[in-house]
Amino acid sequence: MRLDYITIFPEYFAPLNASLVGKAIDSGILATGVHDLRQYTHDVHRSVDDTPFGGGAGMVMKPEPWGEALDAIVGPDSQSQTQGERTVLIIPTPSGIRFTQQVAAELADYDHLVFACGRYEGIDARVPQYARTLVEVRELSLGDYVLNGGEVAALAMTEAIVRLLPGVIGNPASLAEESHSEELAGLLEYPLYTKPASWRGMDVPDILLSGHHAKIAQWRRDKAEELTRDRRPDLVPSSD
Ligand code: 6GU
Repeated sequence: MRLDYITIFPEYFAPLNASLVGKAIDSGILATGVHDLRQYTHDVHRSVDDTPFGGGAGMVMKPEPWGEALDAIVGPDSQSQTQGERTVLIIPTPSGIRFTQQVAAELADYDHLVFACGRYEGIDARVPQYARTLVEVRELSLGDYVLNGGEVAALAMTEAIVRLLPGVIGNPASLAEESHSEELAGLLEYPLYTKPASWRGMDVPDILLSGHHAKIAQWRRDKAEELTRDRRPDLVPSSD
């Protein structure tokens, strides 16, 4: 998979070279490119924003640098586009569709993801409209809160997607039973324990030491349900 990021803060993407994502780059599973949006400006001030038509507070990202950046990175003559590859342009925005585990799994099937990271109050609305003439576009939100820009959201989405790629996680079975996985039927993960069996007066539940696999599985399902009812009742399948 190839990942490209368009941003006015390229330094935000230094963590790509660390941890799981960094290992995936080293092992050749991933290739990444970080592009400074200001490369695609032509004025002395390299300006990327302007005041909003219709008035209002804050600034809006101008369409022209974005148009040139998109042409260079996902346009028909782009060097980073390969014939026949599946590409999607992701625009992180608090007004997007919710980014979920399901969306992460869908995106893990693409060949090329490009993240368009906006700042200020947002990007001129003609940019996604133009981008849709070139590639599939998804405007995605992490949740109901506002970040200063798309960079941190792009990194969060990257981590969620990359860990699903074959060969990135050492033991693929560890993907199966975690929170939001299909295995747990969309429930939160049950509590986990390791040695010692007794620590600071707190004991690991006896059932987990019993070696009784069916009872352990039942206990874990019960705990996952209990935890989900408590913390995320919205995730519990309704009984009707
Ligand atoms: Cl994806 N972007 C921004 N800027 N803020 C957000 C977000 C995304 N998701 C939640 N808040």
